Amino acid sequence: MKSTAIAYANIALVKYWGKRDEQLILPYNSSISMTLDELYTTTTVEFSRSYNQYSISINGIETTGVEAEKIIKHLELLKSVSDSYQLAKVVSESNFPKKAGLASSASGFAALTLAASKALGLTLSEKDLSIFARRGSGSASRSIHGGFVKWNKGEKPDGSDSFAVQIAESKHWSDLSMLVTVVSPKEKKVSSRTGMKQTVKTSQLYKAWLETINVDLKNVEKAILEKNFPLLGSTLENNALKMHSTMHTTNPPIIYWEAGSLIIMKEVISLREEGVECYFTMDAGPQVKILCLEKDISKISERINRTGAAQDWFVCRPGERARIIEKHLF
Ligand code: 2P0
Repeated sequence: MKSTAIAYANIALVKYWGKRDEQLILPYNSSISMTLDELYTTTTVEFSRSYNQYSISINGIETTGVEAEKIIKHLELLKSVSDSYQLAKVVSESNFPKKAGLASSASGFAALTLAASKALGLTLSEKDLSIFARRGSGSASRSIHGGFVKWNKGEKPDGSDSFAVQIAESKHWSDLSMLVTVVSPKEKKVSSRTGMKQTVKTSQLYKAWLETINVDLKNVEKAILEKNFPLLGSTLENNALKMHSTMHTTNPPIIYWEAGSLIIMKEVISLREEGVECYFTMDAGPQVKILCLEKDISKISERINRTGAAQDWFVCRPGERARIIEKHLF
């Protein structure tokens, strides 16, 4: 059977960094994200008796090696709860650069999980979709949902309580905006998976990260529910800088920042000093994401444009949940 799904990328407002179980992808801490309406992945999966091998194409390129292995492992995992013995063809397209700190694995594995489960004839609950997506990539557990989302880390060793739930739907705060700048679209040298493992093992600051995370989670959840923009922004910026401090103090150091990232971060601080309310966050890559209100978008984009540090940008609002669509990619 053939099915196609679309899933939107999400950017963490409180970050996930570090696994307590590498195999099951269980995090040390819970995280909160916003799903984005302008960054998305569309994936078509077809299981058929006529295929004698898996074939995977991402953004028009036949995928092999580690990336293909991860996807096949995920398809096999979903197949293990179905009665299918068939192999599959997968075609996936994203409208933004992958492996550059723009959450392509989040939208990618959320779309793959939804499309493949439907193609296998499975009817999974939102909870199970989130759990399966998590097994592909941790942050994908959050892209199953729209709006504002919390991935509860869970406590159980089997991961059955480690899944994402929606805190508030997208229309709850529709003028909240995120300007996602592209400082460099190059694929990162250190994957999140390798990077977070090294951080847990070697950064002396990782303990402090875990000690302060619950306060950040509480503040961000409260700020979302009450639409308290200064509380949300100040907590998000501080949380991102704390995560990057654990990365910088990893041995060997992990520095995802480029010169342009710092220029944009400083511009955000200057704008704030001038009374334009905006805050930045960064992930496992050089791109800076600026959280602001819709009314300030044009002023902020104009100032960022003037720095010359961003090659491109996307203006995003809270996006919708992952869903099945009728238009197949092949
Ligand atoms: C996040 N990141 O919360 C954090 C912030 C990057 C920095 O989730 O190993 O691709 O597949 O679970 O989900 C990126 O990590 O890693 C990520 P795996 P994933 O968005």
